[in-house]
Amino acid sequence: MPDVNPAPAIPHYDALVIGAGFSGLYQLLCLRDRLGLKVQVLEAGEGVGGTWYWNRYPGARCDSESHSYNFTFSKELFEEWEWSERYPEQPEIMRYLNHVADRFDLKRDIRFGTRVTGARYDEAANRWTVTTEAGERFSAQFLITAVGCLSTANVPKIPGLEDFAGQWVHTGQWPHEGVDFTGKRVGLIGTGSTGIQATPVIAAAAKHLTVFQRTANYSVPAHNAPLKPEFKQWVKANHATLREVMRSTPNGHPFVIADRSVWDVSDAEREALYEAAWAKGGLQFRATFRDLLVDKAANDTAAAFLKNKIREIVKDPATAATLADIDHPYAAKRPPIDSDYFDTFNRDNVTLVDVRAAPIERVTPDGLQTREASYPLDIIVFATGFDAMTGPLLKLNIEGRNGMPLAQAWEAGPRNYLGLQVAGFPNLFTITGPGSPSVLCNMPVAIEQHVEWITDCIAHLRAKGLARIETTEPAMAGWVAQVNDAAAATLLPEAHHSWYLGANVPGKPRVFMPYAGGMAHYRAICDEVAAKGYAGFALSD
Ligand code: N01
Repeated sequence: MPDVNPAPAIPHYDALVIGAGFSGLYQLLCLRDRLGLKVQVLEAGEGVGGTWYWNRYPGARCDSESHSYNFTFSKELFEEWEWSERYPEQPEIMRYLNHVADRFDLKRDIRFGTRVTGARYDEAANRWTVTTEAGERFSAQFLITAVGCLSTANVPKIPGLEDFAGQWVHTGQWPHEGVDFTGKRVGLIGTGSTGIQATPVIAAAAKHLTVFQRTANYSVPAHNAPLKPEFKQWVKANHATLREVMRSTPNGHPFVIADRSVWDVSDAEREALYEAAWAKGGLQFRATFRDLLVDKAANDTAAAFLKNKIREIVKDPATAATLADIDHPYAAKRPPIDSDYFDTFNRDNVTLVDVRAAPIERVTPDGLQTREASYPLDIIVFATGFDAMTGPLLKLNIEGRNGMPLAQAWEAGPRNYLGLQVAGFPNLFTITGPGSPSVLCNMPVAIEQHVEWITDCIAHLRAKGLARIETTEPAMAGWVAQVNDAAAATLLPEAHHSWYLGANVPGKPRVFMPYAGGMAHYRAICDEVAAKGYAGFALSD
């Protein structure tokens, strides 16, 4: 007799993709339209955009130049889209991603408002079953995470926050209705890329802004401006060239690192080159010399130039000294670019507080208290960053073969092969996972490479009649060593408090997470692995 209350059938797909930002959108397009797979995307937000859907804080803008911050896989898409400014602002990036989703009819295969809370691999069925916050379940042969690297907000556990009488917000979970700073005393904690972008905009709106700085930071002007029609035309006419440059440079940006050492030029020539780079602005400052990130003495010359700029711009000598008291090499932490950040400290309504010298002790009902003073506040803005790279993956509660939690497999830090796969987790792919260039690269370039590699890999399996791919322990051990070696060859690990190392989250293992060997080199490694029949992976039916 049939069961009168049969368990609802779990919808089954060839592939489930978690996240509908740049990576999820392109992965859906590739698997559905190029391979003909049945694909479902699950997205926590109510729209596409990923990181950009959540990061709506004032001043949110990308630090990749707009003509490089887009997909390049479609010449038509590239040529029909027109950015308005040198650096795209968050609302314009949202318009772009919605345009992509609509142009390729992607939204019909995305379930919005669907937060994944668990994923479990069933060995016998060779299936992943994914659970959502609402208790729904989905299953698929392949599970692909497209959750981004910087999507898990890090709100420091400061005692007393629950008793704060005012409003507090984290920049990465910004209220969609916005925050009204008019007439308000605002405290902003954090001086990374986000705090540096938000400070001038909040200062212009608030009654008073107090910036709480723990680690002083370099910043180079963005010199953002509307794009000239001639430049837009040039971009449209140069799709192939730009794509080629971005795919061949170590960081996926559309500029080439100068082939000269800091020591090839005289002191005066060096200063002139730094001045020219400062006047041009943006991340290209890093490209002034080839040895800035590998030779500490070379880096010191850039650091000295940038610290001098701070002292020139900021009128109050004590404030300037605190802002210029930077303890790490230039670009060893992700280098911010800004619009009037340092100049903002010349405003009468802005105060800088050094919380390295006098740490924050607690939040009180009416503000923040450091070891030395109390600061009455109406609004606290946490620009305190993210549980980067591993955070978004671990939050999914992924369990591989025999119920092994990913959190346990990564107890001592992330271990995987090529940043793409973890042994014990068959048919799971992590787009821009730790161990891949990801955040050290212009993200759309890193994303296109990963998505295309995963697509080709699944196509290969299908063509060979194979059902499963899983990396091996030895392949992972070799790759982890390569990731460590690549980082050790640079100055990047010298920024001890960097989120690249997980140092911003108390208790997180200190492991240098992104692959620092350069995007072009990484692409060649991945291509070679594929050409050798997916060396380092076990393929089976
Ligand atoms: O975060 P961060 P972010 N008490 O981790 C401080 C990308 N992004 O959101 O260095 C006091 O860099 C912390 O101090 P310290 C980009 O890749 C891109 O700014 O840990 N302070 C630091 O100053 C970027 O790198 C764009 O000592 C505390 C700050 O908070 C990444 O996102 C724009 C604290 C956090 O800086 C993350 O940037 C924005 C505490 N308890 C972001 N805890 C563009 O494309 C943390 N801090 C332009």
